Amino acid sequence: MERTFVMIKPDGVRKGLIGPILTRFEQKGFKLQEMKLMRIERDKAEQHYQEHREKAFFGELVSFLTSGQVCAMVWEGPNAVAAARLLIGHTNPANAAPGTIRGDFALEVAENIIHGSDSAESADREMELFFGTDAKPGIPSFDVDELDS
Ligand code: DAT
Ligand code: MG
Repeated sequence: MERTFVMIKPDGVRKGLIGPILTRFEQKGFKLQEMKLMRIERDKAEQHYQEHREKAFFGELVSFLTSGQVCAMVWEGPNAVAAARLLIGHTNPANAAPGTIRGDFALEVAENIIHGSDSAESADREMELFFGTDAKPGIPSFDVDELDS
């Protein structure tokens, strides 16, 4: 089993696509491990997209990511990283096949609805950035002792 980090970007949240996107991942057979609706600070957005720091579109990308709520998720399944990228579709929605999330819900590269990790190493780094130790398998997200008090 593998885990991957997926994030619905502010345009996806604004368009009301959390439900349809969750449905696609669930129908495909992925198991949802973590999910958090949140606003992210500029610093976290810059860290998330650190490999694009030198690109001309970096400033625009970070501004866009911090422009509204995002829905951060961890999904598990066999070959989850590659399988999620297939479901998501090509980076540029103009080249994304119909049936993929970007192919069906987006038109422009700057607002392409959703992020998915591009490798197992990126997935580990991104899960740590967004969920910290919560995303590590086998660590419960609450303390069972709290239920008694
Ligand atoms: P992906 O999100 O498919 O992994 P990426 O890592 O190459 O694609 O780029 C990260 C994001 O940056 C992408 O989802 C949208 C934005 N982006 C990429 N190329 C762009 C461009 N030429 N102009 C504007 N935004 C771009
Ligand atoms: Mg990428």
